[in-house]
Amino acid sequence: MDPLDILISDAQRAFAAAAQPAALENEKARFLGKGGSLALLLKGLAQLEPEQRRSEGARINAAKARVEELLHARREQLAQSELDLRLAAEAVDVSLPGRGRGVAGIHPIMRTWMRIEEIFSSIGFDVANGPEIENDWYNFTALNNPENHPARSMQDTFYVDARDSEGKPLLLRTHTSPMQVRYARRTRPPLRVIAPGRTYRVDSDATHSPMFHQVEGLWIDEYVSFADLKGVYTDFLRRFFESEELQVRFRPSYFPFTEPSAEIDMMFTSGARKGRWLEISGAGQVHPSVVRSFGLDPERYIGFAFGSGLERLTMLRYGVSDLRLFFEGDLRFLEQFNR
Ligand code: 2NL
Repeated sequence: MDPLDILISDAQRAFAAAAQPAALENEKARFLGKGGSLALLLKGLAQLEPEQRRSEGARINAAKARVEELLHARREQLAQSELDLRLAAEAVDVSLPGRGRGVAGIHPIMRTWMRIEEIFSSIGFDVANGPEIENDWYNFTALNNPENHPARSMQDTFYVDARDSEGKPLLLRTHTSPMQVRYARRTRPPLRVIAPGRTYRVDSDATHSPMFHQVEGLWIDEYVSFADLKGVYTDFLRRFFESEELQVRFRPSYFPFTEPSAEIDMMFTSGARKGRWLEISGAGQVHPSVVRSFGLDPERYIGFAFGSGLERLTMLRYGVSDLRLFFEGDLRFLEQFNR
């Protein structure tokens, strides 16, 4: 066999065996490089007679052209298979179902909040809104808290490192009462308002969260009695728990902003939870000094107020045993309220 044909088929085999572009370039050097086999053959022409040199030179150059052709073909092939691999790796399966977008749900505390607004709106109460950062006058002084009451201390209340435009200390409201004070000072009686919202106290354990929710209610007019309070609150509880089989009682208590003050207890009179009194709210007749902070004459105006925790109401309604579940954001818990 002609040595040039052998060289060509050697090159073809070597190029085919090179699986990577770098390996192929090494093989190229062996055949087409400066010290490669074709270069050596061309150098050898010098020894030949001119006649022979011409014809032999033409044959070597034809072989060289063939080897180059084989090299280019193999380069193309390698580039193509590299591209094929990449396309396969980066392929997007457009037929796969999408990951979907989770459907948002309503937090159980917010469900309670919304239900309470609905119930009280239906009997003519307004819903008040106001700031979560308050000054100490609206949060404490207007509500008849003495200057050195422990509730005002750094141990019990989150203070903000700033004062308001009048130089009063700022704090995270410890109840939603300040919203009712704001409402009362800009509304003419009769006042019927609830104030649901987030409140803050320095307190954190199994039954207390530093942020919690409260709804307060206020009814002020020329004649409003404890009987009205009991009627309104009992009606609220029966609608909230969707049960007429529910009793309410008042126990004497103390709050600085009401006099007299009461704890409100409720008891289911049927069903699995019947027969046990449950503390559900604080309440009382609005203290005359608080009526005065409303800008009203306590000799003329009187009324009641109550304050209930939304966490407590929600736990009782849904049978939730641990307050912390509301604040952990665990979907296994939250999803149960959105099915
Ligand atoms: C509690 C006690 C209570 C009030 C809140 C109130 C608001 C105004 C005036 C007078 Cl503007 N009182 N709110 C009254 C009695 C009790 O809450 O421990 N709640 C969980």
